[in-house]
Amino acid sequence: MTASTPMKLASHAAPAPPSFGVEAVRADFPILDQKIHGHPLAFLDNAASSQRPRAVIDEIARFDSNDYANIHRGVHELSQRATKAYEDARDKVQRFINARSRKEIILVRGTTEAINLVASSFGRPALHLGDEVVLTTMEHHSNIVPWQMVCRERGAVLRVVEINDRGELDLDHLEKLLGPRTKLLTLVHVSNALGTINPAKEIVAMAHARGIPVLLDGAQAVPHMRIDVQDLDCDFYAFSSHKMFGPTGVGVLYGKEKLLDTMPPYQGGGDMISVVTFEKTFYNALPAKFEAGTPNITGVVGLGAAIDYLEQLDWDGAMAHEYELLRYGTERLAEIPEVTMVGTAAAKASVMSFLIEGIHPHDVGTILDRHGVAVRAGHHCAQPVMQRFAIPATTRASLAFYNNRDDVDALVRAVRDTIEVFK
Ligand code: 7TS
Repeated sequence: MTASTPMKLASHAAPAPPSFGVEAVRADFPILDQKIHGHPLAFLDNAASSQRPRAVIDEIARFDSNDYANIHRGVHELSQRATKAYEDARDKVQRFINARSRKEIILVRGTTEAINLVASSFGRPALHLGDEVVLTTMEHHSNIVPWQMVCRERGAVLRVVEINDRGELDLDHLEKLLGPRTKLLTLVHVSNALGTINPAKEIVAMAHARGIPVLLDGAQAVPHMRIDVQDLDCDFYAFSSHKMFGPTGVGVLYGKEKLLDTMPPYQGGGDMISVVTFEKTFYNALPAKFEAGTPNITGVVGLGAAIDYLEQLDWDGAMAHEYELLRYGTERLAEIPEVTMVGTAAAKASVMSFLIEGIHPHDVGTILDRHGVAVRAGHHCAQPVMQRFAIPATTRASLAFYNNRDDVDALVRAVRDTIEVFK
């Protein structure tokens, strides 16, 4: 599957090829092998943070035990080793998303910081009184609030693309909103609350036909499909390490070099300069211009290890397996009359968001936990989605490739038990 061919949630989908050995893959993730409240753990909260394979855990320990030092400034051996490991990780990210140049890979704290960087360094200079930023109803708060802040400051306005009852974007509405005042279109690639896969490549083309740049929030896409930023042709792409089997506190902003070159730095400090005097400072070249201060060195090395892990995996097999599990889980849940799915788009990844008639999602989450089933209950930092469906919250189970049928069966059993408890 590529960025341009998202998987479709249809019942005739091919079953997982026997070549993908989920049990062997599960053995790579030590945390999965435990009991919670006397039940085998069914970890279905991957959209919040996925778990890390032993290869990542071990590489972090090895790096910290052998090579750790501050980067880019020391002449001594450890600093050179650490700098190499850090910059090697940047190269791995570049290859992983097929960016044209390593200068286009800005290492940040996460998706949130990546989007704030674009809002600050691209949005603030570009936006003037009456200008518009177009985004969608299904954005995570981190792709709403930074735009609200910069729009308020610059006298610009947000325009919001509607979604239909299945949780799919209204592309006609999107097209109507793209006008001469639009300075940026920013949207989620895969929705964290609904699981919808947006047709990102087509949308980027639609915006580019009008000369409008596009930021994609890829936080929930990167763990579930191959991302090729050149194929997508997006101008910016943001994602987080901790949702793609790496450590927290690290993320990536991809930006086209020609745009990043024209943007002012996001923060001032060490590493982002070439010469500083009290009269004038000369900024460093890309990517250092956007990486002020000592970064999360070990975290970046861990992200590199996560990419190494993903690259040795049978990715197509893993994605077919995960997709098949999503289809299976969706069908099993749909058999329960009290359950309503929220988000039934034709193209979906990972997420099963649902309501149980008469039971608050927080109570559902608590009872599921007593069965060893880890899910998330709440608005998932996407309150406009909840407003659109006129609901306060959902219970959300979200899959990764290491989940198996036992996990989904445990979820379905626990949902049925929850309904019994409340009868
Ligand atoms: N964008 C999307 C689509 C997300 O799902 C999230 C986090 C973010 C941005 C922010 O990422 P961060 O790494 O900077 O925090 N989503 C979730 C979630 O669904 N449950 O917990 C965090």
